[in-house]
Amino acid sequence: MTLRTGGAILADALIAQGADTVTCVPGESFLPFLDAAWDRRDRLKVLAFRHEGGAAYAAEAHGKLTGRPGVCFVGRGPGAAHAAVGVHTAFQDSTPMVLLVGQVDRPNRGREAFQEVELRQMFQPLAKRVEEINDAARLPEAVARAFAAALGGRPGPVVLILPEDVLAETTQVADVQRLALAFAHPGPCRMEALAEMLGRAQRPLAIVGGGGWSAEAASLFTAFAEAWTLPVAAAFRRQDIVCNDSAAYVGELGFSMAPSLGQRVRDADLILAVGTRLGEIDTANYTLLRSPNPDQSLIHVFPEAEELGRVFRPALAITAAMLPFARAATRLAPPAEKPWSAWSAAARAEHLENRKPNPCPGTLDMGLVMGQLAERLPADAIICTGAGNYTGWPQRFHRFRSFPTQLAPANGSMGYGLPAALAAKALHPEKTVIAFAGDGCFLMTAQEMATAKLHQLAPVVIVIDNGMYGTIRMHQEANHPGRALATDLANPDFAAMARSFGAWAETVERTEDFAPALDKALAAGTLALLHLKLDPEAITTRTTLSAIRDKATSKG
Ligand SMILES: Cc1ncc(C[n+]2csc(CCOP(=O)(O)OP(=O)(O)O)c2C)c(N)n1
Ligand SMILES: [Mg+2]
Repeated sequence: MTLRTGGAILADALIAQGADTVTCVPGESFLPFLDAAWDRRDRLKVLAFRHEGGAAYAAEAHGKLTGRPGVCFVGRGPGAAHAAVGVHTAFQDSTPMVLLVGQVDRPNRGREAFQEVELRQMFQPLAKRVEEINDAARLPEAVARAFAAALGGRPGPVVLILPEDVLAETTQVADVQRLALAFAHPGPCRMEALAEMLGRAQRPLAIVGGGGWSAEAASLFTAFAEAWTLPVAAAFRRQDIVCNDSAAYVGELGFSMAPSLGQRVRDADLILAVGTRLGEIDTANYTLLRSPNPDQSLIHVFPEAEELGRVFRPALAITAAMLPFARAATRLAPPAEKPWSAWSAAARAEHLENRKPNPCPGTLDMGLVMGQLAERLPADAIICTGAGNYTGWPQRFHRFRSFPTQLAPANGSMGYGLPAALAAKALHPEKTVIAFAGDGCFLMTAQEMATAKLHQLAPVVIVIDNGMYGTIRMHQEANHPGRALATDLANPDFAAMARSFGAWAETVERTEDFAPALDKALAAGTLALLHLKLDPEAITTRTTLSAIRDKATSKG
């Protein structure tokens, strides 16, 4: 055993747990770590961002893409405060993540030293686990524990707090090898009960969502659904679990849900919920399924027993991770007669109907734009979004065909798209990566265009500019018609701004100009940005701002 600094022990511990990338904004509190990473730069890539929010989002997206914890390092109070949004996202999205936070040195703890915050308290409700490490010799153990906690049961974020002098001190300690995690397997009796309940159903519907999926689990579950002719809806922003071309796929729940699908959920006599918590957005504020006693018979499959029965009382609860559950499900023999076949076919037909765009006001028709995009994107293109009404366009019209291809914050956090796209490009430079952003959303993390330039990452950003915080404006017109406040935006020239960061960029105002511009963007070889000017009337994929205002006015 050699004498190593805490920083070197930490870097080796991360490598031992399988990490190969750390996103960060550097802080003076973790210089010994950066110095150790310099020696290990062939095995541990350190990507500097321009804001800790961007760095944390990127680590979260890395977790979504790989199923392994994305690692982000930030310094003390200010860095931690900025990074908190990424931790919240990982928590609500059930994404494995490890946030490392520098802390003031041990002799000064408790004095409110420079940038000192009681980080354990600050992150307690945001993370699955928070641990402060006060001895360099405990680092390998703590990092192994953090990875196990981030991945185990319902995945999520873990925060490790690292006093500066712990990273500077030297000691001898052995590394801890990567742990083979034990995941919950479904019991045979529960699987038999599932088959029996499904066999008795008239109008069954599966809902898939949550974290902990893999490409294998996703395709096995799809095979099970197809064998049983079971219609499957995706939870909010979990549209890539079941291939959208599968006859089993019937659309997504959440803000861009087709009204017909909401009705199907209400009309179902059996809901098989797999991996999803059935959150507020998935259930349209707990109306599609009522809490605590849903009208439908509920089979709830979740990787952690604590969630089962917490909000909805299931008729059958199954504690299982996604892969063991999907494997077990494919072993169930489907009945010869499926009385629900017509119900499933009707749900699929409604979904296909919903994919047809309505006419869109203005010179740029986003429905047609999405069609042109579809013709040009390979099946493994990764689609990133933040939050805002503009996400309705990809959510309703993009066909997700493989897992994982959707990087989208189920916690509805703005600014996620570009940092997520950078994480995707860092992992898969050969893949097409598109980041959609609203004009509001984009400027929350637009400075990460400099990160794209620095690390030569080349996603295509599509900014959908309607000159407003459209989502909030929509709610204002629906609730307080004609009294818009704080929702107008003064925007920069987005294309000029992007060019100043070294990007290729163009503004598109007419439908017919989109396809040629996209072709140039896809061929740019650098970060590319398409600035789409959308008529503010085109407030959702289904209705106009005036229609919402008029309806509210006539009611009031
Ligand atoms: C970090 C964060 N801040 C505020 C909000 C509330 N919010 C939700 S959507 C939205 C407006 C989004 O504006 P834009 O990106 O322009 O999209 P649009 O709705 O206009 O399509 C706001 C402010 C949020 N979800 N996340
Ligand atoms: Mg907007």
